[in-house]
Amino acid sequence: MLKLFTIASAIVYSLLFTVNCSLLICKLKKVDTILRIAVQKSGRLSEDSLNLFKECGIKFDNGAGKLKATSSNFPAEFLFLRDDDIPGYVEDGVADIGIVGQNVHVESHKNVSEVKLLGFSKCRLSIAIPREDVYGGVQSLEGKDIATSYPIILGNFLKEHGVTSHIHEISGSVEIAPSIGLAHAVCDIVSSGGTLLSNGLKEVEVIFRSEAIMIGCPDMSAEKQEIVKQILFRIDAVQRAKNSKYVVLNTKNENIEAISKLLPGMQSPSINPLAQSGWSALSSVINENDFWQNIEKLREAGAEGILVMPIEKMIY
Ligand code: PRT
Ligand code: ZN
Repeated sequence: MLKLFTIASAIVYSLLFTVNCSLLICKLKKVDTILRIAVQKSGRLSEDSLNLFKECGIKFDNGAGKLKATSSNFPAEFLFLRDDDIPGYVEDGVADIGIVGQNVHVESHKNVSEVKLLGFSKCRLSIAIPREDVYGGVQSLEGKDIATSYPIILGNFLKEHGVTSHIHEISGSVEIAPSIGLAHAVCDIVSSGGTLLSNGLKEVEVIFRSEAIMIGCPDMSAEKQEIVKQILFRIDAVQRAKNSKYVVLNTKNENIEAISKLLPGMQSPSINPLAQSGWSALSSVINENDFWQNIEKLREAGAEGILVMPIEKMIY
């Protein structure tokens, strides 16, 4: 009887232990959900990518030589990688999101989702030929040799135009190809155009425009998607603020109506009376692009002592 009782209690205890463990594991899993973010280790995308997360209030230590860093105040871990490897890691789910140029994303042809365009590292992918050559349009590339690190994007462009060229895939120093007799033309990334110029080439066809893009793993867990949502919310607030300025100005009360029309702020401008009778201070948010245009109109309408201040975050 005693033996039976002992066996029964052992079963009950082991069941309870198993249930408790599963609950604990579930709890830990929830707490442990960490988003893995792949950014370029060092290169043209690195600084802006890291700043983007830092401006969003996500703290992490990216000291020299580090390949991984965990945020101290946000459920995220950063992986510092070569940009070309990022789409593959995101497709495989080793990283949940990553930042690359659209050129690398499209060329890599990986199954990832496009989460958000980020507006930095803008450049174009262009075809260039020796400066002394005459360009007769896309059709004149028929049968020609073109050197590039972007065979897929170039191939698509040529196909769209019904042109068959010989694409020579090379991984770097593309601009040198015509001068060493490897190709008649090149297809490479252009930013200022200085590199083409210094290699005796001229840009004849822009085939693709690129900027940094956040890509994501197509099958992310609901918890991870929630963390991505939080990041996107913060990025929106930072980007909105970057495009806007906070303006404060003084004016005679009779000018308030005219000036208010020139300050299409978040809602209507705030108006505060000044110590000097008949005068008020107006404050509002103004779009950076409209700023210089409107500033002249504001002065003409009687605005004085105009202060323009940067905004850190803007949340609607
Ligand atoms: O080491 P890793 O593989 O991570 O980096 P990477 O050397 O492959 O890339 P990196 O850091 O040079 O560029 C990263 C991304 O920045 C690119 O994929 C583009 O999306 C973007 N970007 C923006 C540029 C440029 N501008 C750019 N100017 N990428 C390359 N260039 C090069 C171009 O290849 C050419 O040699 O700069 C030269 C042309 O510049 P200009 O100003 O003379 O026209
Ligand atoms: Zn690269």
